[in-house]
Amino acid sequence: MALTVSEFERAYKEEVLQLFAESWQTASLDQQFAALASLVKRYSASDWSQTKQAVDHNNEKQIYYFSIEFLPGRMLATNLLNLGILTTVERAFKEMGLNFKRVLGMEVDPGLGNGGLGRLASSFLDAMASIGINGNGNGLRYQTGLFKQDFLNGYQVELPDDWLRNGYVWETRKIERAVVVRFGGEVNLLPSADGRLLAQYRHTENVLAVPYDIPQIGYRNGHVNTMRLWQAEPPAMGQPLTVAQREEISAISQSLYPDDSTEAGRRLRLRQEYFLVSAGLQSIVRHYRKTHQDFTQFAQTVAVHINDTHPAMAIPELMRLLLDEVRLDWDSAWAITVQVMSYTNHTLLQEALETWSIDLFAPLLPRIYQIIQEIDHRFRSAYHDADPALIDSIAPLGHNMVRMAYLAVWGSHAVNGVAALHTRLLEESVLSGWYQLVPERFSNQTNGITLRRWVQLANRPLAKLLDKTIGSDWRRSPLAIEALQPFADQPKFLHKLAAAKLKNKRSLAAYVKRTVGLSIATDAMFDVQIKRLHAYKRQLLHLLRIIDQYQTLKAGLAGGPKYVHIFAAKAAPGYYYAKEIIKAINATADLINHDPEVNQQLQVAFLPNYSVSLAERIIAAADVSEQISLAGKEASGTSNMKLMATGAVTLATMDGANIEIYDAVGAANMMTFGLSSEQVLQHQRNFDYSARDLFERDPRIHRIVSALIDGTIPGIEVEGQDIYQSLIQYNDEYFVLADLKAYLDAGARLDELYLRPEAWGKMVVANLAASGRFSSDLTVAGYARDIWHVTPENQVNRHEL
Ligand code: GPQ
Repeated sequence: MALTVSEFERAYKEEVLQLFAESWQTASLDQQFAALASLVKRYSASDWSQTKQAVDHNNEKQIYYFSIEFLPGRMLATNLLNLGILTTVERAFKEMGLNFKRVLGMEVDPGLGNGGLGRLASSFLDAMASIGINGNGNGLRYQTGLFKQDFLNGYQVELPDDWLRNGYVWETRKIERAVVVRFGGEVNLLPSADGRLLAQYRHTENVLAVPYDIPQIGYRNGHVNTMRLWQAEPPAMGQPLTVAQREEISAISQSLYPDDSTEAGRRLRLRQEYFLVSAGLQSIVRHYRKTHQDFTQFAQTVAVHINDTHPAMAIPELMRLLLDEVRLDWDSAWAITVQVMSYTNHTLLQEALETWSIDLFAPLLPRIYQIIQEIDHRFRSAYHDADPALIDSIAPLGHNMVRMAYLAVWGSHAVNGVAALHTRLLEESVLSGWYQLVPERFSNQTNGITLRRWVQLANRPLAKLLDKTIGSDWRRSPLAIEALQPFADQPKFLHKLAAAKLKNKRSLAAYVKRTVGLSIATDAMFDVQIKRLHAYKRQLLHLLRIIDQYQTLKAGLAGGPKYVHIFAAKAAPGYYYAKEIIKAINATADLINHDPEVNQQLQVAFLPNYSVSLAERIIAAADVSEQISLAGKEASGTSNMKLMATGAVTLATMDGANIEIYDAVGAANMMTFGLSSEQVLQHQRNFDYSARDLFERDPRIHRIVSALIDGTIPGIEVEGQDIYQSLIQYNDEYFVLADLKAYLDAGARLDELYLRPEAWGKMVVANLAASGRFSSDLTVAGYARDIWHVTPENQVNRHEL
């Protein structure tokens, strides 16, 4: 949009006055933020309304991205950037003598997600708007997010994440669009006048689903989509409810991932999942009916994407609506459903494939269960001449369970994995039966990231340097950054690149000092591992390398570059082993950071409360990106992409999207090591891996691992023992020791390169130049082409920019 500095200043001052009856000079930082955000929301309002109108008017296809998690991060800077007024507003704030950065810092991170899955969902919403696809998010408005992490004596402490306490400026409550979602009760199928059965419900628990809409502003294209979040409330009318009944209802949108170790917790999760899909689909169907007489156009105008299995009940729920409310026959309803639905799988971990016991499921969702039974029955009859053992092993119902992934594949026209290796392994193992049956449904769509957020906003020094060096095309066309490659040989440019990195390191160092009181050396190599804490991601392997470095220094054998190891990671509250690793890392950090014999050379910082905002601070400052999961376990990873795209060199196993980064940058520009997924599988099949043998035969490994139990690291008597036993006694399920030697060698090779700034700079440039292909704009364009069958309008302007 067109806006001058003085126009903005005037509008802003007026906004502060109107909202708070305060002058702009006396407004608090919170008020400054609220006024600016509210103004931005207003600036996007007419584009938002016009985008919605155009969709209806032109009967355009809409994508609905159903996800139990979203991780949008702060939105103000993104919205300003995407509206094209970021620099104008910055200038105005400067003129007014206000601190723009601090105002941005007042925004809370919405507590709507927990990891890569949720961040990917948000990055796709940003991308859909930015390439001009009508794509909406459908999620839950959790009152409290995962948890706020703090450390007490090195242990993770979980504090409530009360992110909505002061309201959320970007949302609008749409009570007039509320729908009712029904649970429990009885369903009777009664003959009706049209000769078909009519589902009659009795004694159901009715829950009001109230939508809150949030604008998703596209990058300088006038396109504004909607992220819709549902809140569960007691219905205003009907039977009076007891306090306990009302609480049961609000619990549905109370918190993300309630503890599922109890039956009550599992039941609540199931209620959340159904609430999400039923509310979303009811509103989609209702909206469609406003402009259409019959359902012949439905699959041409609606696509529903199932982000992992949590929303897989969208399939039986759409069937229910089409059968019971629209009154289509089964075959027509099924044909429409399959055309509408598509499903992304995000994991190969068996334990993460969702199943629900029928004993829990059927009484809570009687009609949905009936429909799933019919789906299962018809699936089995459709393949009555196929191998019965195969059909039995992949049917939606089996072993007294509803198997969500199988239901999702059967009810969708398209299924995809999130990196090339992941998709191949899905086809060969987890979903191999399905791949035999319906291979044409499978495709790979490698994940992507929002480069606008990670480079343009979170790495301003680099962004500026890119503009000066290759012009600003890269801001709109991600692949344009390839033009940087020739600069790999220009020492002057490499110098500037290193200066930009140093600036980012200084900012991060100031933050570390402020938050955890540690002064980190900014002339050190920043070696970063940031992701959820999970055994398969192997933060433990990284810890063992740190112990090795410590022991080397203590033995007086210095030599390598200075190191600052940076971790950030939350462990799931019930994941005991992951919490022990956190404690072990913190205890090691404590030992090293306080030992004057080593702390000039080596430091370790574990930053609490990993979040999108914290990631923005860390990533820009990283030199090394640790992507060291056991091969075959990480579906894709996305921090690997963010880190390489802002100038870190990757130290990695051949897992997930690391392989595609390797293909993009070439062997010379990335350090890989360790077992391949095939080798891991071989060992697992042959039972020929012995961690104890390695431990006993290799003196270096013996020395490193012994540090866990011999008192070297104070304060981890219990944790050290447990971790030691997981490695030696229980034979190291994640092959940490199997990969340790290769990892140490790879690290040493990286050290040598880091000590040669020009060699290092060359690698950084190669990574930057290759990063464009990991833009989620391109990923989403792939989904649009292969799965949703829509054509991005791509920077078609509704307005003159
Ligand atoms: N992922 Cl199944 C999550 O963050 N949460 C989940 O529940 C599941 C997957 C991640 C996955 O581990 C990463 O490898 C992916 O990069 C990410 O999803 C996005 O696809």
